[in-house]
Amino acid sequence: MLRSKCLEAIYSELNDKIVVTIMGACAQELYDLGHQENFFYLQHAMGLASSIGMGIALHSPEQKVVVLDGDGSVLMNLGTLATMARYRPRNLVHIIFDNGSLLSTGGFPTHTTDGTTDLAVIAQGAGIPHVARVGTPFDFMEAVGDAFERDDLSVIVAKVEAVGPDHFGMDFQLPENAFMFKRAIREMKLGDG
Ligand SMILES: Cc1ncc(C[n+]2csc(CCOP(=O)(O)OP(=O)(O)O)c2C)c(N)n1
Repeated sequence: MLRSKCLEAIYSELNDKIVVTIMGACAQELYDLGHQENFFYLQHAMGLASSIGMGIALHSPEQKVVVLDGDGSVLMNLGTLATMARYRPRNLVHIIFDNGSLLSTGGFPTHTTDGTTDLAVIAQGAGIPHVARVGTPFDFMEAVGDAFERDDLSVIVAKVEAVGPDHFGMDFQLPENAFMFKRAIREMKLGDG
């Protein structure tokens, strides 16, 4: 399964949601589908996409927040799963694309590469109420559909190939993205209320 295809499949569902991605390949693949002001591509702070997503989710309980993460990033901040479970933002969906690789920085192996570490089991052990591990596009779409539908915290570990884009580049830098994103959240809140 390819992450780019997974993103393509859910892209039309993201218009009305707040989306935070990790940096690098995942961010580029989402950006290439078409930037929206409700997308934030976290740079530099590897591992913290879910922490930022959780903060936004707790602050904006009426909005669905989607975090697009990677195995290497989650492994740098494993405590995030326990923190998410404890505060349990019911509007947060955390999708971990597990390609067993630090793909964006050269493809070095991670602890999940040969199956040593199982992030879905860790998420369950951390107390996440709904955890799915998927490896086919059909199962991915079903798990995402359920997670978007339910009013509870969900983690989806999607096993994908270690394949990324053949180019990198966006039309703006992090500060501009951050200001646009903040305004988009405010406008979504106003539109809601
Ligand atoms: C603290 C920190 N260490 C290292 C990096 C460099 N870095 C940026 S992306 C990345 C790999 C991310 O791996 P993963 O989350 O598995 O996503 P993938 O690139 O495989 O899509 C690394 C090591 C960083 N940005 N911050």
